[in-house]
Order: sequence, then C-alpha cells, then structure tokens
Amino acid sequence: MGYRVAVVGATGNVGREMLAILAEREFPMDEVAAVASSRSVGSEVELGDTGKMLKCQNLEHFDFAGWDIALFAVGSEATKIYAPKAAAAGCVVIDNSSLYRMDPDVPLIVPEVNPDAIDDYKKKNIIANPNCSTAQMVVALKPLHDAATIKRVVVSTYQSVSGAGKAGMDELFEQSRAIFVGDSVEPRKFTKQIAFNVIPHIDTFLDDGFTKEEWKMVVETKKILDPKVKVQATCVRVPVFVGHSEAISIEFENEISAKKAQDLLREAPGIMLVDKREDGGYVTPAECAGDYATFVSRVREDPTVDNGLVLWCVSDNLRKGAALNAVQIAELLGRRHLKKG
Ligand code: 11C
Repeated sequence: MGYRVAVVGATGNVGREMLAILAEREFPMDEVAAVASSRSVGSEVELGDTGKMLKCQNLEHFDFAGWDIALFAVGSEATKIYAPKAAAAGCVVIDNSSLYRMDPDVPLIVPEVNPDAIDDYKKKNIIANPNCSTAQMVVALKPLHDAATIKRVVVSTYQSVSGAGKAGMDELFEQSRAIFVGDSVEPRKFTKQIAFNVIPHIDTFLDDGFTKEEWKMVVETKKILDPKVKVQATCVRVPVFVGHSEAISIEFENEISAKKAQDLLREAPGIMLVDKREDGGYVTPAECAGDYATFVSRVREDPTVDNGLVLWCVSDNLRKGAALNAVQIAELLGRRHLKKG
C-alpha cells in the first residue's frame, strides 16, 4: 500500500523535478496528482520519464481530503491560500516556498542535518523546505560542525538562473542568442544583463543593505544547523542554467585540519567529495546538474584565522536545493510518522 501524493505547481521547474524524483526513487504511491494554476489546466506533465502522463488539475478546486502528502512548489502568495486548506484537510504539506520557513511551529528540514525536528510537524501539518543555497551549504557544514563547532561562516554564492524559474532560464538563453546576432538586450526578469555578466543581487533589498536571499541563508542556517552559528552571505546570480556554487569560509571553535575535514566529508551523507589538487580535480555546476549529491571540492586551511577552513560547494539547485530535499522529507515522514503497509 502506498501514499496518495499531490504535486502542487507541477508544471514549474521544481514541480517537474518533484515528479521526476518521486518516480526515480520509487516513492511508494498509490496515486499521484499533478496540480497547477488554472492557466495549466488541461495540459499534461510526465511522471519523470516513466511515460505516464498526468493531466493537470486546477488548484482552485482541488480537494486535498484523502491525500496523504502535498509537495508544494508554488510562490508564497498561492501557498498562503492553499497550504492551510490542504493541511486542514489532513494532508501533510511539504512546502518549497519561503512562507513558513521561519514559523516556530513549522519544522524546516534537511534530512541529513536535522531529521529529528520533523517530529513537530503536527503543530500545523506543514513542513518547510529551505532555500536552495541554504540546503547545500548546511549539508556541507553539518559534519564539520559536529567535529569542531562552527563559530562563523562567510559565504559567496554563484547562483544559476533556474533559481529564478523558467523565465530566468529563458532570459539567459534569449540574451545569449541576442548578443551573438547583434540584437539589443533588454533585462526583464533580472535587473541587469545576465548573459556574459554576473549580478550581485538576488531577491529584494533589506534596510541593512543585505538582500533577502542573503538574509535567508543566515536565519535558515541558524534554524536548521545551530542558532549560535554566525553567517554572512553575498549572493550573486551567474549565467549558468542549473547548479548553484558557493565559496565558503568557516571559522571553528576547535582545531580541524583540511585532511580531517576531507575524511569527514568523504563519509558524510549526501556529500560527494571531489578534491584532487590538480587541473580539473574539482566539481563545477555543469557536472552536477541532474545529480543528487552536494559536491565539495578545494578543502583547504585558511591561514588568516585560527581554526579556519575554506571550501567550494556545488549542487543542483532544483534537486538538493528543492525537489530532492522535499522528496527526502516525504520519505523521512513516511519512515517516522506516516507508515503504510
Ligand atoms: C534563487 N534561491 O536562486 C533562489 C530561489 O526562497 O526558495 C529559491 C527562493 C526560495 O533565486
């Protein structure tokens, strides 16, 4: 016996990956529904590459009663209306938007890092999925924090355009083409030209000069990993289609060598260490797209602080950063709370 699972936002970048990953990981499902806004009603999406086509159902009229789990991948506005309805109907919502992440009654989960926090999910029947740039970072930090206690993290991100949805991907493609053929480039989704450029601005500006994306990395890391860890982030959009990269500097309470960190990272769940100190002995986003792992490379000691390390971390932002983490949460929920069969 399996679950009845609804994927809400099934036609978007993340929703499609959710369907693909449910199929790839053979999540036990008796039924799966593709749910989307009224614009997509009648269109079909495939369940991964199983050949099984799902007709999109209208979110406005979808009855969540009798459904076990809903994976939400719609913006905060739609989530605000429909997630509480689903939760009240007895369906556990795993939400990819930022709406509930900092709600004290909603667990914010990365299964490799804080699985026990899921036990609180019944307070609202909602579980939050973190921001993509946070998810991969905390997976890399966890084994190091357990070994030597992290005091402070300084991170610079190199985030792909798929983090901004299909419109972001289309804009990179169209601007690249326009530049090649000598046409003019008009930014639409992004604030400046993204093709052959980098933009130090993701999400809205806050009063202190940081952006909301940077703030999310601070507060979400504290909630998932440890409230005592200080984080300072600069988030940058780069002309890459899929895969976020991060250069992370970490200061620890206790001594930890690069060798010890490599040994810990090699064994840690969800991590693939690729760290040969030679040409090409590291991972780039072009190689991580479509993969599950959080890749770590270039682990080295930071000679400018006591007990410091620096590393490079890359992951598929649509997978570990969104859809994979959501399906892993569903698997964890199934193992701990919603047992079937
Ligand atoms: C980006 N990280 O790359 C964002 C996308 O809070 O879930 C995901 C935003 C979020 O633009």
